[in-house]
Amino acid sequence: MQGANLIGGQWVETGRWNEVRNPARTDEVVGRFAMGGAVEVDAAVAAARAAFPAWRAASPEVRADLLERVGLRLAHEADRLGALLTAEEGKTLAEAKGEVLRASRIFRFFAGEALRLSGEVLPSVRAGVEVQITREPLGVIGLITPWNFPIAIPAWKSAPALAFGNTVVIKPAAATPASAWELARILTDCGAPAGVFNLVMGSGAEVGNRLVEHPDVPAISFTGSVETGRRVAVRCAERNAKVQLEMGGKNPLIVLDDADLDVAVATAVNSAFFATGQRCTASSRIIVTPGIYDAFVARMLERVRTLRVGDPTDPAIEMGPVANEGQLAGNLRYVAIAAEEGAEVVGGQRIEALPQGLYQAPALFLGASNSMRVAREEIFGPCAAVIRADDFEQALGIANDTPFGLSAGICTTSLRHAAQFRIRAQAGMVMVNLPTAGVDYHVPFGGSKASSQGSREQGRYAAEFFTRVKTSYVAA
Ligand code: UN1
Repeated sequence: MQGANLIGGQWVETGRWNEVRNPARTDEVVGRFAMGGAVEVDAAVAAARAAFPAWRAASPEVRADLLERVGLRLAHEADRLGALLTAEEGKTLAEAKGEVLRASRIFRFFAGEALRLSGEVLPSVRAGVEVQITREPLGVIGLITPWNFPIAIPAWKSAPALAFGNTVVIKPAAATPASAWELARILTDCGAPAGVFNLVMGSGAEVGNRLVEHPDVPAISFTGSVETGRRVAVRCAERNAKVQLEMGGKNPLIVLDDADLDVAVATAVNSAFFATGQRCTASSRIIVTPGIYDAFVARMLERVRTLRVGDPTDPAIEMGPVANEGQLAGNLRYVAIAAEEGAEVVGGQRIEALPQGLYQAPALFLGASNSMRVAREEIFGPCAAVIRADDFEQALGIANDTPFGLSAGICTTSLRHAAQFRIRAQAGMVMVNLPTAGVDYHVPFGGSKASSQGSREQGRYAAEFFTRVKTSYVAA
């Protein structure tokens, strides 16, 4: 497969190619994708700017129809797109197809939202004056998306942007451009007017930086690392651009004495290891109280030993490879750090029996303390620290003692503890007897502290970022 950039409705090659390899078989090339730079970003922004007035003025039904067609097409092609996603990112086929179907649902949800964008009418404090509050699109939105959800995150940023009348320039992660390229193709096939959706692939240093600095891009929505996100925010602040950041997590999962053990083990395994732990919502700190600690750890060790890691196209496999070399090297460094810091490390080694791919055994860091680096820094791999706590209060204190605040979970059968946790957990999303990862597409997504900045993504709350409010006073 070979993919060019999409600029103003034209497929544009650049003469530079990025070769994407399959993390399950690193000798297999998934495809070659055009490497863009500042020139392509400028052309894409100009095209998006030119397309904006007509797209904004179009009936919301026109926008809804396009999004609906894209959503249906994604579902129709889910098998093929799922296989491609597995090939470029490494998650299992079931996870990958689920992600494509999620992208499909997101487009269909925002097709409806295009028709539902509402305002308010109030009487003025002055007699004979009416006040209207309306929402307007911003213009050209720059979207920067990560490698771990190669189609869902491009969908959940671009669908609301387009639904509310904006035009888009998207830069997908250089490691996984294939799914975003397919999304661009589908949008084109489904009749997106030229320039409404533009794709510029390439590096963060060239494409990302230019997009973030471009004077004609009034808003940037970014998902990725904390370090890059902060730089994006600073640049946007300098030129007064709106910014929305979704970054890291160090999400806690509390397991209380009164938890259902089966639920707790299934929840922890899903949260920590599915999608190879490569979700900003993954649980990487499992905080366990004394009455259940031994039984829980024994069951977790059994699951970690028997978790089926391997070829993600094999339906029996539960965990695929790590997505790329850099990530695997980082994970292995953290496994070594956990041992140096005094945790008991179980698993976490590179799987020598599967040398063709970037396979790593799931890792538990037993007897970890919350001050260890592996309990404070986001690893973004199949690694979880298991931390002992005396009781609910101490567990809650540890859960909240982190620079991050994305998602927080608890396994308990106590209504009081569940309610207390929901109220006191310092996180944007709280899960009770459910994994911290794996969220719905029709409700807000986002966190607090170092995890997020700006207004929420997803659901009808997405209108907050992708529109701006206008207040009009009319003398009657
Ligand atoms: C999920 O847990 O279902 O990059 C989604 C991420 C998040 C998305 C998580 N923005 O991992």
